[in-house]
Amino acid sequence: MELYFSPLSCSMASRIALYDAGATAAFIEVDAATKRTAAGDDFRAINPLGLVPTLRTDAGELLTENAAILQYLARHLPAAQLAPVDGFALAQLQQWLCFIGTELHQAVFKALLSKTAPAEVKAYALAHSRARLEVLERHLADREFLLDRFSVADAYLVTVLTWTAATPIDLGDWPALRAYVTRLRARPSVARALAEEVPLYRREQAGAARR
Ligand SMILES: N[C@@H](CCC(=O)N[C@@H](CS)C(=O)NCC(=O)O)C(=O)O
Repeated sequence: MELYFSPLSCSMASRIALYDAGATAAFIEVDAATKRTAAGDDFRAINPLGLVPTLRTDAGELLTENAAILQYLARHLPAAQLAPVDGFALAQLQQWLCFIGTELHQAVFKALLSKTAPAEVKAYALAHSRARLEVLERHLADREFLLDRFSVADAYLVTVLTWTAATPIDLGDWPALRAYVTRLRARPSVARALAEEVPLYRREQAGAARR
């Protein structure tokens, strides 16, 4: 299995899921700015939108979209129980994956982290963040994870909440969320993914500053 990733981006959720299952993959780094892999290949020839994560399965099939990849990994590694297999619990997992992907990642963080979004767009995204973070704050006030146990939705959520450090969002306003992030970061799979991706991110940023 090959996972195309960029450091600290949403693709980190797949790395966390793999590590949590005691698995790994061939991780192929994509420079977020140049869309080139470390080997110099043009990533847009693999994914025309240039978006990570992109997964190549052992059978050579390409899969895009974080929610689909995370569910594929959970099904591929069933012993790790990273997702419910059926019933309402599976629907709840999908609810959270959709919520994180659309209401947080795309609606809030895409604008807040953008280098080109106008100030009005960032202000709009920031204003909309509060109601969405409040949903999470209430849900996590008395729970360890989004579902009854750690799942790929937690891998995605802790990845996205890590980005708050680069935005005006102050997790101090959301004590349950802050405690959740602290708890999740102590999980070995999350700690390992961060320990590996933070230096890669810094190197990527230094490269971008030199160009
Ligand atoms: N709809 C895609 C969005 C993925 C996405 O936004 N990936 C970001 C990293 S978090 C990316 O590759 N951005 C590069 C770009 O926009 O050029 C998914 O859910 O997988």
